[in-house]
Amino acid sequence: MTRIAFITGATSGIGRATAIKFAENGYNLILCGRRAEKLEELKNSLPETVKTHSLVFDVRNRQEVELQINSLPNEWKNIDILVNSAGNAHGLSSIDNGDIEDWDAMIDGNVKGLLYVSRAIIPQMVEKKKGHIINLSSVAGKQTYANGTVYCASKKAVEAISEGMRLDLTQHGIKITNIAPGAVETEFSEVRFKGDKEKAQKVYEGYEPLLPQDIADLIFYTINAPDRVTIADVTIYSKSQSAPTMIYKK
Ligand code: 8X3
Repeated sequence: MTRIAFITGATSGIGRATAIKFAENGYNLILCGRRAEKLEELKNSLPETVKTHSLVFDVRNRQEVELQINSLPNEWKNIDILVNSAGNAHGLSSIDNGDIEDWDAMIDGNVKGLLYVSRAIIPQMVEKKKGHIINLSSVAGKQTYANGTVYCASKKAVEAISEGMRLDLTQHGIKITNIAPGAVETEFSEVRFKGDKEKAQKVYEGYEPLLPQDIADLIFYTINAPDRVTIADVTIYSKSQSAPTMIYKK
């Protein structure tokens, strides 16, 4: 039977690349994002044979998340794979100067949003005794860097949630994969620098950064490993990066 994947943050970056990879390989997709027109555009770019269902919501809005997931049509209720890809970095500043709205956005989206979505989907996986959840963490969740305290904290929370999910859900046959990428060329830096394209571009200059499709390929590998295998935790860097703030640039 065709497997159903639920992807948050599907409108851009890793989420979008994952949707494309899954679509090319015949998965049915529930595509979630805040921007309806971007979801529509993605949908139209996928092969016609792929069945998709779009959900427009912000993961930070608990009521919306619950309402939309709970009212999925029956044919879309059996979710096999959840990819928690929604998340962002807002700002880059020392703790004494941090913008509290940025902090709220990161904690609410990267941590609470991921929890809201997961909580709404996991019970049906428990019932079926089957499922696979992929949480997008970051190397920022492995090692804190200056000026990134709250973003790093939010990703450390994702690491803890992945570990906890694995502890609680392994008995129900559910696999948890935590993926921690280094720098990936996406809208990430543009969001972090609040639309400053030049500053964002600099992050990816002088070396070959990871591309979103590299992460999508990795995710695809993890969901197609033999049933006996759980890829629990993967850190992925570009060839030029050795630590969150160490990138060898020419
Ligand atoms: C993205 C990677 O190193 O910019 O999460 O925080 S990093």
